[in-house]
Amino acid sequence: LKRVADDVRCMPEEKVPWFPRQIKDLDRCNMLITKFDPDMDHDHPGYNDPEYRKRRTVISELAFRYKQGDPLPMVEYTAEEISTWRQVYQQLRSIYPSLACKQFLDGLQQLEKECGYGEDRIPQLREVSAFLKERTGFQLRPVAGLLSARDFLASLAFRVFQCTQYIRHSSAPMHSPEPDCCHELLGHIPMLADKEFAQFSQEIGLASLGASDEDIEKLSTLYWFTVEFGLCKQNGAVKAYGAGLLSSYGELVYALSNEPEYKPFAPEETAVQPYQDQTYQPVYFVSESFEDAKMKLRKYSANIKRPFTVRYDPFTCSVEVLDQP
Ligand code: TIH
Ligand code: FE2
Repeated sequence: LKRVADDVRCMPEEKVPWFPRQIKDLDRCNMLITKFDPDMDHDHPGYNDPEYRKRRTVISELAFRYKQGDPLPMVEYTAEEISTWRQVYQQLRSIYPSLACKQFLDGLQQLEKECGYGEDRIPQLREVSAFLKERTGFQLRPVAGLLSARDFLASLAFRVFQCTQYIRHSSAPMHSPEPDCCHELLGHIPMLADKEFAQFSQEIGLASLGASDEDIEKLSTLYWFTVEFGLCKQNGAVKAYGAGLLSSYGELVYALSNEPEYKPFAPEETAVQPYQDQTYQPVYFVSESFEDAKMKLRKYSANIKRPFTVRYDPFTCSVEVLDQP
């Protein structure tokens, strides 16, 4: 018995890039981008530190071996790693109340109360994943480094968030060009505990499934200027909700100073804005609210040309593919 949805009959098969249909298929969504890898990038703060690079290899192995459904690997962090975490935590914590959006502050407060967040230890992905699963249905999966946009976005469709588990180099706690556990745990996790934001994230993921390379590029740029570097208005003030800001003391302060340029969030324009991935952004997009960002994104996604529609079935954790009526 084969459902129509499984072979998407009405379209030339070869035109649609492969995409995951079941949560288990995320085991195949593991294409890494090595441009900020400490073994490859001469400018990486850990490039000349063989101990750091060895440590990164050990932690990467945990992610390479991981299969969907396995218990998340635990890492015993060293005193030096915890000290980097402490520094990042303390400095960011002190500026969050005035610069972070309300949803972030609420999420962080819950994590501090119920999930062992604090400056003295680095939370384990396993406990954080269990926490999120209860709040918004999001779960975590370990990843060895920066993923390709297509694979990263596809996992969001299943409410799976791919998380790095290593920490940034101790010489550069205030900004990292690549994701690390400070970025995931402090930047992303508090936001993913918010229902509306979780929905927003999954919708970007669903829009990406089977999309053309060109549309993936636009969606990942939208993701970049919202989920990673987004600002929003709250009670007449501009606040940060992007994870790349909320995990970088340097950029958080910069983004909310009067130096950078602000533009109103408008998907058609935002999707083609060139972005900066080595250092701070020259421009940030400001949403009226999450609700507004979500509605605008929904409208944008509806215009992406795909010869089928997708629907997520939470009972089976799978994506149904339906012929376009
Ligand atoms: N720049 C962020 C930080 O220092 O925490 C990390 C990243 C955000 C987006 C890509 S990498
Ligand atoms: Fe990120």
